Amino acid sequence: MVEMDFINLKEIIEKYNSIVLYRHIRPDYDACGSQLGLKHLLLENYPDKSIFTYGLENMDNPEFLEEMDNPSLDIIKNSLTIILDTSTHDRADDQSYIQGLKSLKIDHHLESEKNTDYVFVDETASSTSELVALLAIKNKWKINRKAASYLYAGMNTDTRNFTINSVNSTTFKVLSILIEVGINLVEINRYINDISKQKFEAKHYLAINAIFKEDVAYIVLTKEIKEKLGLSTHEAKDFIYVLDSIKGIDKYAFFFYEDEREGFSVSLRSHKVPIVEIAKKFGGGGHKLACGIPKISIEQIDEVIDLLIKAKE
Ligand SMILES: [Mn+2]
Repeated sequence: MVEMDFINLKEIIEKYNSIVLYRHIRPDYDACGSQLGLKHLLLENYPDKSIFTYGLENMDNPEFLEEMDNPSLDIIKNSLTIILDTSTHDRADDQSYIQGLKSLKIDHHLESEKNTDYVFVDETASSTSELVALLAIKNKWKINRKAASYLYAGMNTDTRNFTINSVNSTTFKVLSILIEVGINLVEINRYINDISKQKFEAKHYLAINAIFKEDVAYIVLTKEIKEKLGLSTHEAKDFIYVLDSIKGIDKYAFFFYEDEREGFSVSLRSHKVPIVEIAKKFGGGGHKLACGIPKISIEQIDEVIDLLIKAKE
């Protein structure tokens, strides 16, 4: 495994005529935005290269997000593969990325696995989309409107509208360059923020069923309620944001039943105090202030909440 910087990332990319771009399971706008953003950067700056996207699980936003190319294994085997926003092999949307001629990871998650030949991980970056934008800026690549739009979407959503701790002056310098390209902020914001009427109703149902304990708020989405609201696990997961702006609530959690796992998946968030150790205790992980647990039993929910309450500076 070789660690890279922005300049030798470019050198690696230039060596290959065919490149396949991957992302993580249950993709969000940072996964899709960094992937599609990089696709359009490469198409713009290296028109002779063949650039493919790979993704089996899609976000439900066909008006904004392009379809995946999903090239054949033959093509993958003759390509450089780049996996974006994905720290571990298990989190890859598809594991075929390791079959590429060489593989490269571009990511911002903590505790990256050594699963690729080349790695570029900056744990301090607020999004992978920001890293991809910086790759373009540092190498003086031309940034077109499509690339800029996707990268903006990833940056905006992964930073909760540029409100989290990892947002810094670099984030805004990148943002300023993307805006200069002439992206339509109002249009993109509507694409990424507007929810269906059904989700609007679900959001309000979940909000009135939130539970508050000291400085912690949480929602438990049981199998029955999930079915009643007509939400898939993937959709349900996004609703953690319902709890993100409540006075006096510093930490919050969302527990949602997953049929496939026969247990509850957990999303944990904190505005300030690190909570990733709590996630790790139950076999999960992620960022310091935003992490998750793949599966716990209903009985363990109270244990997680107790630990969240106890987590102090
Ligand atoms: Mn991300």
